[in-house]
Amino acid sequence: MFEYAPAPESRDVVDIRPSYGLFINGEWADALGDAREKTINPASEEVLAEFAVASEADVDRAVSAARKAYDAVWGQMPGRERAKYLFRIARIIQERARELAVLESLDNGKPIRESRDVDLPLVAAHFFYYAGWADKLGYAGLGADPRPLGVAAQVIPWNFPLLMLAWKIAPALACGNTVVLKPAETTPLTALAFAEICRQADLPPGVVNIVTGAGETGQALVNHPDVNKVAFTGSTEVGRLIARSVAGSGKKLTLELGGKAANIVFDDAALDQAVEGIVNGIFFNQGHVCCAGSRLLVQESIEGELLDALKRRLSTLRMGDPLDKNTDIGAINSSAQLAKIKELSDAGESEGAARWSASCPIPEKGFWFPPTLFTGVAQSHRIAREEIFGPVLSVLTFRTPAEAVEKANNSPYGLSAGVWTEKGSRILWMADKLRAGVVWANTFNKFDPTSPFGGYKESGYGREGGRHGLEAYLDVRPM
Ligand code: TXE
Repeated sequence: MFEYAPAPESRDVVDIRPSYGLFINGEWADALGDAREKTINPASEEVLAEFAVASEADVDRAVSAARKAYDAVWGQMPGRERAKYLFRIARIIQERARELAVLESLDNGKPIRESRDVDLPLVAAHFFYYAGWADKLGYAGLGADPRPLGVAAQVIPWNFPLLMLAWKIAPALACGNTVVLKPAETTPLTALAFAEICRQADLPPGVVNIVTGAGETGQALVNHPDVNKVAFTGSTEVGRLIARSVAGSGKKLTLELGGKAANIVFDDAALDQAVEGIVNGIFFNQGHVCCAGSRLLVQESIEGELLDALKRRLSTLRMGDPLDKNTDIGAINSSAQLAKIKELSDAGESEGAARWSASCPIPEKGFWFPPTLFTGVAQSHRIAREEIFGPVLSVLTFRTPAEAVEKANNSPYGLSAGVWTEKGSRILWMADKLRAGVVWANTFNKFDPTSPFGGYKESGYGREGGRHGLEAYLDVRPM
């Protein structure tokens, strides 16, 4: 354990209301029913706020507000005018970045260093990037005059609450669609803060609507008959349900689901750099990352050396208060997610893999799991096949590049992969053979709004980000 002086970020920069309604047609509205839920700080289990649970009738109000705004205002507005609103939103996010980062860390449990240095800059960058497209859609490769789809229903998860909102809302609005978005039930606060930002930016009422609630609210939203587009990020299980319910409805669908990425380290890799990449790959955001490098494939000849270096590095990670600027590993987002991580880790042991955890003191309150790795993992083990979505790394070995490819591709998922080698030709060969939507070389978890992101196989379909991200929100129309 490292001794260090805590450097707490101030909680006072956020103003959390005790209770939130729904954001419909540019106004805060009470839900029609009485159902309410609470969101808690996963690092302390303290209740942060109460929020409304939107019923089918509430979802209907939100969708009709979005429809009216689409027909009367947003769908008719020239792209250069829409761009002004998006630039304004991007600038407000930058101005309020500190407050939003603290709010995100409180509601999600992620370290402030990550919400401040990764999430918030990327959120603003997404709005800036798609603002730039709003008046250039004729150059998106979808014909000279592509058209928006109409009303987009968007359901997002809890691992990057505001960033997933930005990935969904920025391209949708740039293309001229209006939106009803449902944040995850454990992390609604930054989406609700975003509703205020829409008001601050004078966004026309109804262009963005936020409905809160759990799976039933999400289901009512994606099944609403007046929705033209469904965009979902979350579990493969729910993605399948949504694909089935949307099938045949004429709604356009994009799904961004789970992953089980291989981070592949060859014997000629720069080891120190690879160790940092492995740590960033799986322990960033407590491993709550769909593209996390949760399987380490290490070339057999360097396994011992790499694992020694990795364990040394993991022993220096600091787990604790997400608002402490020194914290590397924050809290697990919910007790349900913690139970899943524990269950899969126990399965790893009972199936014969060897478990090693960094010895971090575990705070008394909240949901915590120390950085953990498993060695002696076989491809058939559950911890090599199922998404754990936590700070748990499964280590496998390989001898040849062909074996590395075979093992990396032996997964129901295909979202991302990483390759560590000094040989450029090998990087190109591996990138060609790996069945993954993104292949990183000598880096991991690098995101940029200009790059399309999305997966093969059970990781979903469609791309978010970059020019390709526009395709999800436009109909082709040649002139
Ligand atoms: O996901 P859900 P959960 C994976 C990860 C995690 C597991 C379970 O492995 O351990 O999924 O997480 C809404 N119709 N990922 O249970 O349920 C829900 O309210 C419409 C990977 O949190 O998929 C929330 O807003 N919507 C993933 C969102 O779907 C429904 C990120 C995600 O919740 C719904 C999150 C329904 N029937 C979890 N049921 C990634 N790809 O990054 C739930 N929802």
